[in-house]
Amino acid sequence: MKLYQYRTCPYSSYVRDAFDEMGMVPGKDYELVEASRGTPGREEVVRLGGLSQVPFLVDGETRMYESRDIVSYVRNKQTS
Ligand SMILES: N[C@@H](CCC(=O)N[C@@H](CS)C(=O)NCC(=O)O)C(=O)O
Repeated sequence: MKLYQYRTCPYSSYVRDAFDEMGMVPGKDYELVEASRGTPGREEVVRLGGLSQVPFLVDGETRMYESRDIVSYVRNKQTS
């Protein structure tokens, strides 16, 4: 699972904090990808999802924008 994000984006912080609260460790349970504007990570976001927006989650075939949707998706996945 990859989370495309950047540090100063509040929506990205919201997702990272929620992942922390779920006990998920970056580099172990998911990969954090730097995706501020002009980075290769942002190019990948646009290529994979069609929009230049973060946070963006990729989990296998699942691709998702929207911080709340991302947190709900991962919460459901953890409890199922
Ligand atoms: N409703 C979205 C808002 C996401 C959003 O506005 N992200 C900003 C960065 S914090 C963004 O991608 N802006 C366009 C850009 O950085 O190029 C969410 O909750 O994830």
